[in-house]
Amino acid sequence: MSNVAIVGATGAVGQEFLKILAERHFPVEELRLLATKRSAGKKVLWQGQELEVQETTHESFKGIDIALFAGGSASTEFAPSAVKSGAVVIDNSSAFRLDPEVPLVVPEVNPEDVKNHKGIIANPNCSTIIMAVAIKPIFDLAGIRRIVVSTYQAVSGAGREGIEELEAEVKAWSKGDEMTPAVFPYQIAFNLIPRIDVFQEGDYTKEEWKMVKETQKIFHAPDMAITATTVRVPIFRSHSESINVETEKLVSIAEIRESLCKAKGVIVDDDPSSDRYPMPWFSADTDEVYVGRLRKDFSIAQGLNMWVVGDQIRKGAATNAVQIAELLL
Ligand code: 11C
Repeated sequence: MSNVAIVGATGAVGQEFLKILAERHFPVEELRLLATKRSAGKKVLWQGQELEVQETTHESFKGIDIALFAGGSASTEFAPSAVKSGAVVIDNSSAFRLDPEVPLVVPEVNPEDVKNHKGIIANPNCSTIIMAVAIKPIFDLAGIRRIVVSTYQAVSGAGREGIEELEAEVKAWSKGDEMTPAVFPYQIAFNLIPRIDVFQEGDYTKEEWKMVKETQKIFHAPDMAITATTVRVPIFRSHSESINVETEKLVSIAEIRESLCKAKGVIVDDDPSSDRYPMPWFSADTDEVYVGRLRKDFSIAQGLNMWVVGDQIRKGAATNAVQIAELLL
């Protein structure tokens, strides 16, 4: 049995941690809920117990074995104190992901990296995790030379506030009221915003660079060529990705389909004859990564296209982190 702390327990990912620890029967002795001062004192019901949220401090981690950090600035501020107290930190922020001393883990791809940790294990970005699970069987079967990915990311990627902003805008629109975007740079209701996070080198966004650099690190494949365009869409939950892959070896679509069908964590939902393909509405609140629209890319010798959908709060964040914790047990 482990003593587990959740840092950021009242946010969208923090709340999902609570749900997933219970669902997966994670052997919890004590569950300590930590958050900012603003949320301290809130009561949360978990497995029949009423737990009180406490303010995170440098002393919060005494006796804790595993600290699940939901993301944000708390990670840089408190993860080192948690490690000093003897906890293993599983961190969902981007703070440590590219640190060579910190393993970046998707259990379906590189579970063995967990054992190299020095106190912190990083959980990748949600759109990175979803892509990594879907390309892993192709990587193993045929190698990957290049990926071109475009994402369609749900508002909950920006947390609870993202959901609230879309809801408020839809209500405002239905009443003919003005919309006042605060979380997103423009109105997201009935719109698409081709910019997630800040602009960085080469006019790519930070989200786009995460997909490139994190994927290369997870696969130990620094030469895998990846280019990404990340887009926010007015969907509450589940990210979708159009992924074009150029393989190293020539393999048929039938072989790729077979490898995807056998892969852990993947559901192939692909039948044009009966109008079957993955959609975010149906994948929300599940842990699998769904693959459909699998087809040859006729414009190159060794290419394929696929449409990939996954719940980014579950597999893209909380479930992946709890799976990492399970690897530690
Ligand atoms: C989004 N992918 O959808 C982002 C949120 O690095 O874990 C996740 C940010 C991260 O807005």
